[in-house]
Amino acid sequence: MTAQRTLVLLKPDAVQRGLRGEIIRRLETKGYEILALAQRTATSEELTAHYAEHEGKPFYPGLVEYMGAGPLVAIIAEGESVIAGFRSLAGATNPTEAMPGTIRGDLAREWDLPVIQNLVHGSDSEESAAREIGIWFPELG
Ligand code: DAT
Ligand code: MG
Repeated sequence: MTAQRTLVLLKPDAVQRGLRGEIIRRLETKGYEILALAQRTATSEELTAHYAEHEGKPFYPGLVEYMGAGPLVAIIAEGESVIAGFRSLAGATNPTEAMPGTIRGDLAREWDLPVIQNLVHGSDSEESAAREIGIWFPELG
């Protein structure tokens, strides 16, 4: 095994609720290293590229609107098996189903909205990680 890199996003609901520190604490105390970190409001080009796999799904317009509604924090994290490891820390996509102990299970809940707001994104494969790092950190991709 070799060290991997993953692209993490602290979504606008995480920033708005003041949960950056709590989420980054979990990432760092797990032992992953933060290689890059930037807060900004995403452009529609970044979001269209990032969520290309979901285009056409019923929740897609709400997803792009939510992700562009305020600043987010993009992070490159590095460590052994960090891609699967961060997704374990994040928990299941739906916060109601996410296990207690996970970021989404402990800190997120469902709201009556067309899109699930679940605080964080983590790349789901090495290919996705390379692609997503190129979107959010083109100077490092
Ligand atoms: P994940 O973020 O766990 O990788 P995903 O890539 O399938 O999940 O979906 C991207 C985001 O879109 C997800 O974090 C929340 C939202 N979403 C996914 N499925 C949804 C659904 N059925 N209804 C509403 N929002 C959804
Ligand atoms: Mg995904």
